[in-house]
Amino acid sequence: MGHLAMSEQKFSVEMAKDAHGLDKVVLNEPRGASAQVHLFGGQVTSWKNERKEELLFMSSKAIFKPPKAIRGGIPICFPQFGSCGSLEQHGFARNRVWSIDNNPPPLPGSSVENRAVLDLILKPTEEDLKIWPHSFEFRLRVTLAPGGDLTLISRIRNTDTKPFTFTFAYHTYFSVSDISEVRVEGVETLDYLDNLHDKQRFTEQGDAITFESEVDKIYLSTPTKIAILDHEKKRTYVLRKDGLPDAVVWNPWERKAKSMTDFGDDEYKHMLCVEAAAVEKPITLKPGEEWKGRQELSTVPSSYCSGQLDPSRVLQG
Ligand code: TA6
Repeated sequence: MGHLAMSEQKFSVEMAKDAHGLDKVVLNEPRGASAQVHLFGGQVTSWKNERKEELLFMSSKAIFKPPKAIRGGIPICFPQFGSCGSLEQHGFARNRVWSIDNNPPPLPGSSVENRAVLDLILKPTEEDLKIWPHSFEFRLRVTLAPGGDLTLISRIRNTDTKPFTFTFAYHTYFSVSDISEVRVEGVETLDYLDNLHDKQRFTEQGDAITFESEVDKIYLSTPTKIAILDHEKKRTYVLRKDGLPDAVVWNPWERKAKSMTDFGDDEYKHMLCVEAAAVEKPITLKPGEEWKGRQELSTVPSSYCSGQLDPSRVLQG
């Protein structure tokens, strides 16, 4: 791309191989922002701004060897968020190789003009149907807009003859300078289920969330906008979501970081998961029905967010 003058840079969507030989797709937009998506997991594994800064966290110890999920980027948790019953933790969508969807059905409200667009599809294998006996088509559209906003739209259709129920999350790993100088706005005063206390229900206190120890909370029925403020970088991530009422906030902190082989002992200092999710109220689809869940990620200078994401005000936003 270096040989093209800025004005000549275009949108592009290119197949490539990563250093481990895994297939990935690289999306570029004219001002220099980019994203990459591994077909394994249908997982966004990089999102860079115009200055080529990596905005998503990827563990230096991530294992790029299927079926182990890649530790970082935006793993997709389907057909289950969390671990219950016979399915593995967070379901199996992130452990499967997805295919390019060359002929996606129209997606109202999602323009393909003036942006880089990738459509992927996942259908269950015979093996999958043994562990989760429901036929589905899961279409994922990843778009990179001018200036670098990143949108993921999931469409899950029940192609079976009986209803099925699922939970879902975009398990987004944000890169942060120093977790002790990060604030989350938009979930104040909300109820949450605390994974560190047997999923008991609590109510969050009234001010922005900060981090001094392990946090693993499922905030319920949150506003559509949540902000993650990185003080040192003077950068705010804004997560907008639709069809995903809940939001999971997770930092493993020191002890749990040490217990994960695909995660560096100190890496908890430089990441925060804020995950658009549907957990409290599982989604049930009748045969032929389709569910859509969307998240849009953008960055703004931090001054944008001081107090502007007050939940009472965001709902008017
Ligand atoms: O999203 C938070 C969480 O459910 C945590 O409880 C922790 O288990 C994290 O997901 C990572 O899960 P994974 O299966 O990717 O190691």
